[in-house]
Amino acid sequence: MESCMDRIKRDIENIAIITATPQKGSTRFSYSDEDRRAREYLFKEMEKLNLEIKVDGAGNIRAKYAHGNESLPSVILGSHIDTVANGGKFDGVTGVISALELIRVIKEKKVQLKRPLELIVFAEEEGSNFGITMLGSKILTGKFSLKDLKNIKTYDGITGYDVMSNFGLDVDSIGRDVLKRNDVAAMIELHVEQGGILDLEDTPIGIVKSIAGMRTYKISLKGVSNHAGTTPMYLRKDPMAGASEIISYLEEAAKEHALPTTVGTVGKILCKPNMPNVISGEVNFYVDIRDVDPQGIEKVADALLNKTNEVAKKRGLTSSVELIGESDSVKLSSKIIEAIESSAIEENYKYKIMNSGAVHDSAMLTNFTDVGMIFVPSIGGLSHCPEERTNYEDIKLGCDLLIHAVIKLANE
Ligand code: HGY
Ligand code: MN
Ligand code: MN
Repeated sequence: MESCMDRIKRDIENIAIITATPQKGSTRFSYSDEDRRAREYLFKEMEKLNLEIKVDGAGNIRAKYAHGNESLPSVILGSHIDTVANGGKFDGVTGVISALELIRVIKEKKVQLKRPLELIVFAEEEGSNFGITMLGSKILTGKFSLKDLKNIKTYDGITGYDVMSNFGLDVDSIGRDVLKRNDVAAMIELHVEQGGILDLEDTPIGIVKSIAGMRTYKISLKGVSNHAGTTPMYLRKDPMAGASEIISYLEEAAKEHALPTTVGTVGKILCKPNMPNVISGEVNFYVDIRDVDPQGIEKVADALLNKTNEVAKKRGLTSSVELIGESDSVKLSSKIIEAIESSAIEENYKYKIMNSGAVHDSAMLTNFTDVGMIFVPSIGGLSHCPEERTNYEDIKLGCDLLIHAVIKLANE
């Protein structure tokens, strides 16, 4: 008979091989062929558990274990299976598979529950298609409308509405499926930490108290494209040189002029015509600013906007700064923190109460219900890269703790 850990490992490894970049990490964008194959794998596992499965217009999978009193609000579990490009195999998938395993164990051990459980696999958490993180959970909680979906585009210009329709989803129905407050009694998401604190402190469990807020900006600089050899330096209007000034300044602003918890990143830059012997005419780059304290985000965003205007003026460039996505920092529920912490103490697990620098779908449900998160260590603190690793023993421990806490919450 397979053990829990065998099953967890089998599921995570089976999903990990569904990637567009074999040997180079997990690349499984929502609404891609890889996404479809991973979903089919999960549907088979959910059907074995007789879960009631439905998929909403944004592609969020909602699998209900309607054990217990159907009329009572559910306890929600889950996470996401989409990835960044060349990401890790544990980000998101660990939480989905732990939730699946929890339902297997509850059924096998015939644990009596008062409330139903609902496993949600949120779509487009990473924002890899449109640059907007947690899109599926924003739609599920009514934070993103059908009209908004028609206004966002992939990097090659396809609207969110068309991407989801082409995937076979009934996008027009998203308004109908928005979560209602009394649908939900609580939510717990298990996730890999994606930072190095738990690993460094040799602590197997993190209990999350706050999730960072974030803003994603698209900065566009336009200058004069010209010959790299014949154009004297003093005659240039070079947006790449301008971008480099702004990007270095972002690092300084986040390091020196904000808070210790503030971070700023530019991980994506597009240049036209992108030729070594041509001064670029246009450069677009994406800025990711985060902090658990909104003040930190505010400080860096203001400094960035001022710097962009100053550099554009000095270099004779035209510039635009567009806010393409944002989410507030949230404090998680003391009730859920307490439920997880008391379970950890009962089971004698070493744990740490901590913040999350990564954003998570759970953050989108905090204005609906009591929300908590359990972290398990990321080895070396690596994530969003092929080297992302978590020990299966730690995932099993995290899953055990999730089971303890969920049984408490589902029997309240
Ligand atoms: O970017 C994040 O924090 C998450 O992994 N989407
Ligand atoms: Mn994630
Ligand atoms: Mn991620």
